[in-house]
Amino acid sequence: MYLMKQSWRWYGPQDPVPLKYIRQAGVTDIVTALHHIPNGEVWTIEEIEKRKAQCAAEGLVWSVVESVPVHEHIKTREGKYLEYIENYKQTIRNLAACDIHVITYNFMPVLDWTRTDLFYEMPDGSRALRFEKDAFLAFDLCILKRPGARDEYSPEEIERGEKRYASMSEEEIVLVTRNMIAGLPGSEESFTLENFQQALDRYKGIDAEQLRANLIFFLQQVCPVCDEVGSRMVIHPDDPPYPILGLPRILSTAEDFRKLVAAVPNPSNGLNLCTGSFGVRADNDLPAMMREFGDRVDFVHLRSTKRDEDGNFYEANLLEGDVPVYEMMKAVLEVEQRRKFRIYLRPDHGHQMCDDLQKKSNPGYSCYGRLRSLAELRGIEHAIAKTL
Ligand code: DNO
Repeated sequence: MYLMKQSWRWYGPQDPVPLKYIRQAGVTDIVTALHHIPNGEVWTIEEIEKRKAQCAAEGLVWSVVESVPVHEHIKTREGKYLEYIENYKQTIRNLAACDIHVITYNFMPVLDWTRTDLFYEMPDGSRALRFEKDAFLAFDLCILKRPGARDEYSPEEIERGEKRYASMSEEEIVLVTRNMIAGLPGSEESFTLENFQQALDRYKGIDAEQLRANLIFFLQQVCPVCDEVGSRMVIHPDDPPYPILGLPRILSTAEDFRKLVAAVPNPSNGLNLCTGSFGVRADNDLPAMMREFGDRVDFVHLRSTKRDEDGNFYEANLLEGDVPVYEMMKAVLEVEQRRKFRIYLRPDHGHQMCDDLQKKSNPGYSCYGRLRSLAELRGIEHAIAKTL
C-alpha cells in the first residue's frame, strides 16, 4: 500500500517549532528552504548539505524544497533574468546531487500568499488566518490609494472599502498594511508602502497572457534540467486564487494548469496541489483535479478554507471548511496506488491554539494547530486505506 509521506514545513534553525517537536509529530520528511540565500542566487551543495545534516541529526529527511523562489526579474522577463534562470538551473542540479528532487515554487507577481488578518478569533478561542474582502478593499482604495483601482471595482465595492476604512483605528491601518505587504513567512519579499507601489508598477505592461508566456519560458529552460536529474518543479497555486491589486494571476484554476502542461509537457512540470488555495474558488473541483493531474502532483498541502458570499474566507478546522477532505484524500490514495508512488503531504496553516496562543510563531505555522490537522489527516488516510 502506498501511503502519504508525512511531511512538515520547517523554516530552518530560526523556526520557533524545533525539529525535536516535528519528530514527535510523527512525520518522516521535512519541507524547508534556504531562506537566508538571497533570491536569484545559487544554493551551493555545501549549504544544502548543512541543512540536510541538521534534519538528519533529528532522524528526519529533507526531501521537499518550499520554495526555490523565482526572482521577480524572471517573472517580468527583464534585467538579469537570464542569469537568474542559469542560477536556478544550477540550484536544481545541486539539490539533485543532494538527493532532493521535489521543488516547490510559485509565479505570483510581487506578493506570495496574502491575508488581511492573522489573528481571527474562532468561537473556541483559537486564532485563524483570514482574508477579509472589505479590509482588502480599504487597503487598496484608501491606504495604498493605488492609481486605477477605482476603475476596477464596482460602486458597491468602493463603498464597502471606504466604509471599512472609516471604521479603522490608526493601529488597525498599520496592522492591515503590515499583513498585506510586509511578507508572510516564506514570501521572501517584503515592502514598505512606498516601494510597494513601485513593485506593482513593474507589471504595468504585463497582462495574464504575458505573465503566462514568461512562466512558460522559464519552465522551458528549467524543466529539461529537471528531467535530466530526475527532479520535479511543483507550482503552488495563487493564494487567493484570483487577480489582486491589478496584478495578473495565472495559476488559479484547473484550466490554468492544463494550459501550462499543454505548453510544457515535460514530466518534470508538476503541481503542488494546495487544497486551501484552490479551494477558495467554488468552481475548483479538488478531487477531480487530483485525479486529472495526479501523475504530476508530487506534493499536496491539505488544509481547508471556509468562504462566504461577500468574498471573505478564513482557514477552517480541517473537517469543517469547504474542502471535501475525505474525497480529496481518497483521490490522493488512488493516485498513489496507480503510480506506485508516495506523495509528500503536509498539514498547512493550523490554528494558533493551546500553549501556542502565548507564543510567537510564524503565522499559520504554529505547532499545535498543525498537529491537530495532521492527526486528522492520518486518521482519514488510515480509514480509507482499510477500504481499498
Ligand atoms: C504559504 C505557502 C506559500 C508557498 C509558496 C510556494 O503558506 O503555502 O508561501 O510556500 O507560494 O512558492
